[in-house]
Amino acid sequence: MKKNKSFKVSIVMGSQSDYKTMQLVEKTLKKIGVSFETKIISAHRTPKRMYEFASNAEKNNIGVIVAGAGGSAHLPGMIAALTPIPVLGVPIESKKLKGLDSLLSIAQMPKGIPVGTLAIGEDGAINAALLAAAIISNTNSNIKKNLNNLRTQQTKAVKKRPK
Ligand code: RP5
Repeated sequence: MKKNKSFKVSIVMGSQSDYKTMQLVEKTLKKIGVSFETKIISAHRTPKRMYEFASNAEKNNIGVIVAGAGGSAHLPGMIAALTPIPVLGVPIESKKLKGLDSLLSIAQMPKGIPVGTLAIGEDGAINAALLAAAIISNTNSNIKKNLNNLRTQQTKAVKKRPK
């Protein structure tokens, strides 16, 4: 693969209501200098939009897709079924089951079509961005440097003793 090729990350979510969580993906990618786009795509409410997006993702220079969904969260798996691009799923914290439904829907993909599953909610959104950046950094040395700097800062910020 070519070094320093500028793949972008595509952030998608099932509903406007997911944006409160998914904006943390944007915020984290911005810190690392990764290019991204953000869209609302619902597997059940906008299936045609989902099909168009996923089937054209490769030719649109997308390197990783981060998909957030809540409840019966089939969006990441459906997208993964339509594209060979790696898909990372963020289980959104649902009202009734606190996101356990979302987590199990995303994590329990039957063999053959994988979705990388992160933690429920905000931690998952931030980690999805960090993991997406790590994947992009395999072909982009600037991103690798930025990601390493962020980790070094994080390590330095941990105090030796509690106050
Ligand atoms: C899913 O249904 C979305 O990902 C969202 O988490 C959940 C609830 O959607 P709204 O009813 O808030 O639009 O498709």
